[in-house]
Amino acid sequence: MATSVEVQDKRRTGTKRFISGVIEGFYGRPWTMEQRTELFKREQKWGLNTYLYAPKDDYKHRMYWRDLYSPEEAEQLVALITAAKQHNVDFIYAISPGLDITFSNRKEVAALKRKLDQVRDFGCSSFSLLFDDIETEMCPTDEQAFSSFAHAQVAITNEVFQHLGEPETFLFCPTDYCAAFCTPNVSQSSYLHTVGDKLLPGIDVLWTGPKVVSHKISVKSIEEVSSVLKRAPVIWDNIHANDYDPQRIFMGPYKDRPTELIPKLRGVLTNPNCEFHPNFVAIHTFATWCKACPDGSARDVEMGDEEQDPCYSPHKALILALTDWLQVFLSTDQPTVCFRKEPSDDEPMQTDLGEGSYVPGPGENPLYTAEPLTLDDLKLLSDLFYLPYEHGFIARTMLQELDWLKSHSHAAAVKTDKTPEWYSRAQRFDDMCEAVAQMFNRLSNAPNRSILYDLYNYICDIKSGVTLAQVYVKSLGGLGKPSAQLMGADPEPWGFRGGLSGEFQRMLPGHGKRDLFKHPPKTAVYCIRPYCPEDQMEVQRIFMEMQRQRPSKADAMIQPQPPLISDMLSRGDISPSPQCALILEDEMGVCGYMLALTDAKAAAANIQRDTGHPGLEDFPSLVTGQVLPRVSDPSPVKHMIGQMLSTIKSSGSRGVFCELGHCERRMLDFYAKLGSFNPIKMAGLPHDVIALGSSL
Ligand code: GDL
Repeated sequence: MATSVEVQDKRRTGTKRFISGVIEGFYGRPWTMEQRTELFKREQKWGLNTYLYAPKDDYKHRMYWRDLYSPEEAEQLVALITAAKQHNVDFIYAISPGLDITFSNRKEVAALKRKLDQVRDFGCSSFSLLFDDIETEMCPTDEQAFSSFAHAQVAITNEVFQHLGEPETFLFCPTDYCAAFCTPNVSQSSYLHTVGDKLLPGIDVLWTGPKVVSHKISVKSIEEVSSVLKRAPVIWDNIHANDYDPQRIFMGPYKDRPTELIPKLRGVLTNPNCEFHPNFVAIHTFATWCKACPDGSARDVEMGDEEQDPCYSPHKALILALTDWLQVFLSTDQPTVCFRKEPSDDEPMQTDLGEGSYVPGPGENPLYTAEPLTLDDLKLLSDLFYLPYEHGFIARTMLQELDWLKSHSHAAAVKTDKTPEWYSRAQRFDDMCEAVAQMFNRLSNAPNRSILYDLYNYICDIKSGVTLAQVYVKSLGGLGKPSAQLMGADPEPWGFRGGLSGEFQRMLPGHGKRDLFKHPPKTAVYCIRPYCPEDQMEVQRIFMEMQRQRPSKADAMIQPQPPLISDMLSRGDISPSPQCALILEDEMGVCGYMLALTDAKAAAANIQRDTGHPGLEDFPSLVTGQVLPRVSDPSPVKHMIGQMLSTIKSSGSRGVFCELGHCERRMLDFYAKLGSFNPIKMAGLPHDVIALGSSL
């Protein structure tokens, strides 16, 4: 099957050039006319030949598709179409009537033709009908007129195509535009089969790959869909699209599409980030990919890993793009502003400033000079905002390091053989965080303000996120006070990120799943957060439940036992020290807690314990905690204890102890696993309770 399609394709694509370029097909604010003109210039320079006009939220492209353009709008579109021609870019005008069109109504068909005729009169000769992201049900009138939705769409598309004189380029976007949307699958989709059988052969079909945002697009998957569509598709590539998540932007290289695909496709159009300027990398690397196999000659290389692609290296393409982009960053887009130059020996300071500019006198503050942005800054930027299914190398390293530092935080609190490694890795992590802050500073001083403004929210967000992590690691190492932002009961708004959407996400079970950060699969997701007064009831409930599980002690009934400081803390009879109360939550709610006193002497005196006992001298702090039996994973408990020990250590304490009943096997086990707690002597304990101590 695939072979006959290939033969057919070669016949067709032999005369037609490979379509390559950009779709403005995202939701949100459309690009400006100036940006589009700049795009055409870049496309021409980089060897791309097509621009598909399809801004989802442009009124007259979709919602008010029937409305003709006003004279002012017409003037702008004419200018745009002319600019595209001047740069040898094929301007394809797309319209999306699918929200409310009645296919069987002749007036509707006439309205569509009228609109496209108007655009043809503007000088446009390539067109596209889009039926993506619409209801798949037909209205009752259309149900009577057509045997299926596909038949309705194909009928109107064929008619419009012929009405426009069978343009050389005419694209159709199906409603089932990716494999994930096909029922039951691509090869058995009756929708796609109808499109393949009935759509006129001169019309090309858009396809986003296995998914809306396809991680990889394989040759096999394209052969499969081509055989159903009876033509090679034009890929609508959403790999750099970011309209679905306001916190993401993608500046990694075009990748995971083997260049072996090129001869099997009619073309590829990329639908990138909503922000125009940050698309430099997306489009530049995509253009490099398109050039990888210009003659379309097939190679007999088996490709599994795209990094092995002999014709295209995403890494090299990225460096090429970033090197060119750096020049754009460093060139000013503010014609009226003079930029300060670095003072040099043979040039008096600030000679480029206009008359009357302030020149500092001796002993006064020198004028602020911005450090120039570097290629390394841009590499870091790209790594932090890489691709939807992959973080860049530095971002991955930072996540891995933070994860390691967190899970080994007890090595920072108490001396173990891992302690030197912990501190050296914490320093490296700190350096990486510092590099992000420096990149932010240099970017925000770059002369090209338009690029900066497009990036600003994203770089601000990542800088804040990284700074929080940096402060957290410092506090784990006792190198700074536990951050008020992280632990305080009343954090600033930036200490609690993500707004309402963030709150919803944190409440969902899948939130802790980090699909980009390769990690051994976890069976449950836990959250450790600071204790707040409303947690008291839950803490007591867990304490009581765990008490009940202790075997009843007959002798305790006969002989009253001395009280435990730990029990008093858990019951709420005494309050933990500031920053010394943590809550553990899982999907079902609160499932554990950890409380501490940085100085337990006052509490010990209250219950008439010997406060001069050497045990209390060497181990003045106390920690206590419980977790419900459903928490089978020891790591969250380990994290809580590690975090608590760091806080206690930074209070200046020399040691910490805990009081545990012989029967509390699980908690004994948790402490034993840390390796730093050993049995110690402590005055005034019941005979079935032991104390474990750890020096800090
Ligand atoms: C889509 C939309 C597109 C949007 C993209 C990414 C197609 C065919 N349509 O489904 O407009 O930008 O997802 O969110 O991709």
